[in-house]
Amino acid sequence: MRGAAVPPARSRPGSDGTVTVAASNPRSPGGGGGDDRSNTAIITRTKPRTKRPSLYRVLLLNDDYTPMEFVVHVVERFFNKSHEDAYQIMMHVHHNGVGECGVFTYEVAETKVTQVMDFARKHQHPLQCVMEKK
Ligand code: TYC
Repeated sequence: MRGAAVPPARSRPGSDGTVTVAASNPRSPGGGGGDDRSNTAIITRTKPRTKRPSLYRVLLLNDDYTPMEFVVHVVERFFNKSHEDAYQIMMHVHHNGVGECGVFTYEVAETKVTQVMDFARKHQHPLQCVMEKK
């Protein structure tokens, strides 16, 4: 059977940004039953369809044991914050239980979390770092 489940759309967008169109074939004027082997064309989209990536917050969690100076150092080192900003973030976490160190794409956020967790573990502090989708 020919084209059973496909609607006879004249223009159909593809997932790859191409559009398949039915072009008129002078040898088979409407009505069906004619030769349709050459009446399609691929039109490639010239303007790229860009999608903005999902963003993720990287958060530090408070605990009772990690020294304040260590947290400040972590925020400076892995989130490229000034000493003053890092101190403010650390104090925010200390008082509120959780605080944002930065917002990144998935892979970058994942890398930050791993770097912080590895660094905390190496220094035997229980500091926790997590990511959450915005
Ligand atoms: N609450 C810790 C203390 O009093 C300091 C601290 C701040 C720990 C932020 C973790 O993410 C944190 N030593």
